[in-house]
Amino acid sequence: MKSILKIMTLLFSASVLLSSCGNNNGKSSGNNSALNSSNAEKVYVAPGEYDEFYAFMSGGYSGNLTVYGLPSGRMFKEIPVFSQFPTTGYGYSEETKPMLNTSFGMVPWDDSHHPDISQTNGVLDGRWVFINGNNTPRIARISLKTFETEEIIEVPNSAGNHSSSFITENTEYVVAGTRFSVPVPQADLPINEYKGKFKGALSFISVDKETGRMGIKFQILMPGFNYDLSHPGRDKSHGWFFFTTYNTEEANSLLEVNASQNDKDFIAAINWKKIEEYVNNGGGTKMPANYAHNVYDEHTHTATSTMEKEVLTVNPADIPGAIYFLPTPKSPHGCDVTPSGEYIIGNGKLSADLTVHSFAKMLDAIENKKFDGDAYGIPILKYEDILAGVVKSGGLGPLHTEFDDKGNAYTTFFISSEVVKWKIGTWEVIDRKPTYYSVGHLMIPGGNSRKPFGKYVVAMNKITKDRYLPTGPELEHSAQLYDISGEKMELIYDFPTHGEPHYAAGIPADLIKGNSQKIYRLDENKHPYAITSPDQAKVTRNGKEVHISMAMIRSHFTPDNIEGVKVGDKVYFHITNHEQDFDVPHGFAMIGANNSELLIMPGQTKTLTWEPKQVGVWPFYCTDFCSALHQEMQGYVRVSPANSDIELSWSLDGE
Ligand SMILES: [Cu+2]
Repeated sequence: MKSILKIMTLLFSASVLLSSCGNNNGKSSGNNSALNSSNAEKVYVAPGEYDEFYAFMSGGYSGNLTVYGLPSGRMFKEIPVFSQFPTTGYGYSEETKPMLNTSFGMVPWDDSHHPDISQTNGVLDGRWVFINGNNTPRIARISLKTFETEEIIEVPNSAGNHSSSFITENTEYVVAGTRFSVPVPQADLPINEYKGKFKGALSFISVDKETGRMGIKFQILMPGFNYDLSHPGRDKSHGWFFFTTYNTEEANSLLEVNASQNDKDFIAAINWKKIEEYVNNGGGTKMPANYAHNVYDEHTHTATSTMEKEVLTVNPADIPGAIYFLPTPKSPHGCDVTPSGEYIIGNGKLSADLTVHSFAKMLDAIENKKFDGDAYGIPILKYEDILAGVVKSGGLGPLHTEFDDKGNAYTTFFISSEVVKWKIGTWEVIDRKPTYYSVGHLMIPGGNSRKPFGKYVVAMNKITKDRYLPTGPELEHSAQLYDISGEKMELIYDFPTHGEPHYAAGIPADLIKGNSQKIYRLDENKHPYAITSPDQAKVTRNGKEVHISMAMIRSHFTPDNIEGVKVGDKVYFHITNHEQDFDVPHGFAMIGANNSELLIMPGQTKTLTWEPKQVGVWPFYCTDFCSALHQEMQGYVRVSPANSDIELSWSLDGE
């Protein structure tokens, strides 16, 4: 135990040392920190021109997803997913509050980790991007037409939804693997009875081919290890999914020591096609559950939240031949599959080398029943029988691997802060370049598909100090862009990123930009409180509820002066933006509303709730500069005492 602690301390000091040799005086020197003029040209996107790629970066502790252009590194948008977002009112407006509903009630934040873009035949199709909420297990689907979150499904029996949200090559499934094993079903158990009693749920969430609608098809209740990362098989290994595990010791305290005892942990290889067949033939056990399924309807501009009450679980012991364990050097983190589907790379994060397993050898070992015991009835294959090769890299702390279009792989090393390029098949290291500092994930556009696009690698760094002008103790994280079109990698750009990007997904802009929606058609607006012309504006009272159907267009609200509202009322502003012109949202803010303001897109309806607490005449106004007369876009609500008998009245245009 002591020696492991010593190693951990050494590794930590090594990382600190490596982290402090940077550019402290603000001047650049040396090959890797200098931006020479030809590098500047490589990332320069002239005014009015477009970037070549979209990059979708997880927001980590921001709970959201950010959209960048490559190679410019310009941030285009933050898409709210699991967190309330004041900029648009997501999670504050009545229509979007249901998106954040869970079995625990509203959880207005999460920790978003790994985005993945939908695929058809193993090639990115640009329809949706999926991302996981790690804290309160959820998977979200975001439309790449509207760049809005369309659906969030909570994942029961899970905790720390980390080995997610990766998709199979026809987007048949998005997986949600639990990092923490827990009692299933949850129970009041002594924690030291962990071993054997806790389970790790790996959930396979089906995705409807046309609509994208998600549903949990089945959950595999695996032994109580930690399931860290995962990737789907593809091409020849399509039909399989691979998950790294740690804590195969099933320890329940001081895991940094106690989960490092075994020389090898496992990659779990799961034949999901076989399990799907089993389930389609009536296999599995339905178990009571309680989880939220939230869907946003783009025609009513409104989300609904439904509580699902059942989940189909599968016990691995009931499907012999569906799951195997591949021994991998201890505590592997990333689990990455080459574009051909033949190799599965496990990165033992305390190791210096990378372990590459062969899918063909794995099948062969299974066929010949060359097992080395089992864990909870799941056969363990022999390390030597499945090993394709080892990348002797000499780096420290390998984490993640992505692939280019020329048969090369790129692996990040967290402790020695570098990206290492190596050749698939010969396992030789071709190049290595430092990152500044402590790199986690990396991304090559299409790198998690049969068809990577190559050209760039983006390194996502955990520590940013010395790279930009300081902004107090908190610095945004840092991404670094490398040109990988030549034999050697070239660092060509640094840019800050928002939150803590874990994984990212990149796609050629041409696959998305033509489908991008510009407005919501007013004549398709099915929101129950939408009005399609200002003369339909009205105010109605139902007991203490006051509903205002309001229109907004440059540069006024209809109605604009409302009287007859009383202290103690609950006022709903249902506001429809009547613009039918790209990029003309209007905003709405009401003084004293205990909620956010709203930003309403052309043709959309959103609702803000306001509970007036004080008598007086209170203004509201448009928050988004929309025309030369934007400042005039305003109105008043007169609030009378609770016992007042003033009737509702309001002014329409010109009255
Ligand atoms: Cu306006």
